[in-house]
Amino acid sequence: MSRPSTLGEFIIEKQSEFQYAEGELSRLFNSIRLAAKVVNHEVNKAGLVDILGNANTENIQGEDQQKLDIYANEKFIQTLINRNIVCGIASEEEDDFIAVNSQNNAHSNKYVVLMDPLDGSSNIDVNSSVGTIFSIYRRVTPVGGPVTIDDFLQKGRQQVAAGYVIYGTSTMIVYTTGKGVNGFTLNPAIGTFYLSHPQMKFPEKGGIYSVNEGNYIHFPQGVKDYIKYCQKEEEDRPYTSRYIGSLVSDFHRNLIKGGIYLYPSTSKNPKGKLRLLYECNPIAFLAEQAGGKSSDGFTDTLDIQPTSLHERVPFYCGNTGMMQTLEGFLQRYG
Ligand code: AHM
Ligand code: MG
Repeated sequence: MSRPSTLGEFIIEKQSEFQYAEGELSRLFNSIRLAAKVVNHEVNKAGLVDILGNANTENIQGEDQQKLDIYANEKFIQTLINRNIVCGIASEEEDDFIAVNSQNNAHSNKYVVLMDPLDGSSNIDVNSSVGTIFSIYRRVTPVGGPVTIDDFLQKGRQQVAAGYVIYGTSTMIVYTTGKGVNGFTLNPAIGTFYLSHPQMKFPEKGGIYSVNEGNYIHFPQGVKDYIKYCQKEEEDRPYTSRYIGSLVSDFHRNLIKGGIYLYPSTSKNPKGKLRLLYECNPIAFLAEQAGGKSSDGFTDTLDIQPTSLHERVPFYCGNTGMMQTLEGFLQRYG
């Protein structure tokens, strides 16, 4: 058996397939790979050192930040800035986007990165999986000039690449550049990611639904009806219910086993909870590349025009067949 390729080798091998093969995107992936390893090390130590708990600050959405959120945010931003490969960065943990300093000629860089440095961080306290989500675009403003909000408010369809790091029983990087989805597993002993999941695809049929059912009473009628449909004794149903409360982990499981993830609008939060730009869009791109589908119930997530950096949207994502059934239920009520 030949030796599996490493993420580093894979990045170099694929560079020529890419339209703008100047190595910039490859360097960007290498930085994400490096930051992921550093964050992974810290996440793994979380139970050992006194790093758990609240850092006593709130982010722009008024949510408590955990210390590891801040750590991951700093590590990813530092790595991207130090290596001078992007012109701008937006993060769940930063109120505004960061225009990377032009001192070191960074404005000649073409890419912006949007990320959620540590998603599902409430899981850290209970030793469950968390993830980093990232999304990469080519800037729309001219290279050489300052980066602006327009570089970040692009439709998900314009993404050049997207992916996540899952810090689970194993740590993996799963990403796409629009030519399928590939997953790499970290061998922690030597700090190398190996291609373990080439060309990932949702199975033909899914049998898992993932939703915070505690909010059932507040869901739109179409979602309530769909949940009842999932629970009905008929054909291949009832489906199995699985919900970790960590988007990356729930999506990763559903991608491998076949399933649907739902974070609906609720009567309290009509736009749902998840952020379009750095949570939904990257996952939507991966889903589509893996033969799945995602939407807000009506419009494909990747076709939604963003209007602000931290905006939220209802988010449904998974096996195409399951998504079509769900959308049928939602659209009955308009
Ligand atoms: P976070 O960005 O504050 O971590 O929130 C996002 C997370 C998702 O990973 C997860 O799917 C969802 O919030 C869970 O929310 P809830 O606890 O309301 O079910
Ligand atoms: Mg998040």
